[in-house]
Amino acid sequence: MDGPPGERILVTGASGQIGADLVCELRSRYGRDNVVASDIREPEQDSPILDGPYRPLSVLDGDSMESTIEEEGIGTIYHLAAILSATGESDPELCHRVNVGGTVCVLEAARDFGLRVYAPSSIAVFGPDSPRIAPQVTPLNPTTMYGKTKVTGEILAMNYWKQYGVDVRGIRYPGLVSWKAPAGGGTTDYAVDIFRSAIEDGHYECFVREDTKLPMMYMDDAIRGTISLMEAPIENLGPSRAGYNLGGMSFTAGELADAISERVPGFTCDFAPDVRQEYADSWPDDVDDSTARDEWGWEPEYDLVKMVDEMLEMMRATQSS
Ligand code: NAD
Ligand code: AKB
Repeated sequence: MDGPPGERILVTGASGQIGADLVCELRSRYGRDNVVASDIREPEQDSPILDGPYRPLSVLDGDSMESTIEEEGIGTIYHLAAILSATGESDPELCHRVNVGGTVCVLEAARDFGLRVYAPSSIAVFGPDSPRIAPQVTPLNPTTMYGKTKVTGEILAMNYWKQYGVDVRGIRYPGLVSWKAPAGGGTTDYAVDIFRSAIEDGHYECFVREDTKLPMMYMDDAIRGTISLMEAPIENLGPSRAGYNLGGMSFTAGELADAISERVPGFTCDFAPDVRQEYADSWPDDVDDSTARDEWGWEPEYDLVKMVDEMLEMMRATQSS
């Protein structure tokens, strides 16, 4: 093999929640023209990912994936394309096809072209039998289709690493909270939606119970963690390389609503659990991230107070601009 066709970066599923932040950060670090955003879905007209190269691309289309890699001179793929938990439970077949099929397509291309890959996992790999503070290594028995596809993604990544030497890395992201793009059909979306509703309507109807506690993370920490992992020396990474637990913060939906009402006068929140409660109940309250801390120096910077202050400030600023 002659080595990868180039050193540029391809981001799949870039029109989504993480893509909006990750593409901007990768471009500011490695150069605007060196990061090619892609998605099956046309980005919004004001999407920050259109401030540089963009190609429509389905991760299920192996031929287009190959031609994109060759024509764009790609050396690394950040593979974000996926169907998240709530959408995935309403269409499990689509969830399996995109999450498992898309990951195989990316890993096959990586194997053929000698690419590096970032393929995120999720706290959804854990099931109801997991300890409430999920250890790095524990039986993974998720009850959602989404969680099962994420376990399969970690297994596939380890197989491609061990059998073919493909340098694949991943993080089990907690629920991510951000303001640049809306959340995309997950269970933890309430922790994003609540901010917009608070500012626009002064009220939010939350689809999980007040005492629902989940691991969460502000997007800035997630992006910093992602790039730190991708820049970590390969010899530092052990057998958790395809799915590191990463802690940020952990709070109940009620605690989040209280923190917002302390800062948004008159804000009220009702709790009306729907089917997503079941998915949330199957996930842990928190994660033990000591392996990521030990192997590549992970440390979060945001707690609940710092995140709520910044979310409100950024959402108000984008609203008035
Ligand atoms: P998102 O739903 O916001 O974005 C996913 C994108 O994938 C969408 O823009 C969608 O159009 C695209 N997509 C769907 N099918 C596709 C296909 N066939 N080809 C190309 N693109 C396709 O999701 P996100 O929040 O940005 O998540 C990105 C990754 O991070 C996913 O693997 C997800 O499981 C993982 N993750 C996210 C969170 C979170 O809270 N956001 C938490 C844990 C893990
Ligand atoms: C979801 O809720 O589906 C995602 C996740 C935790 O993977 N945000």
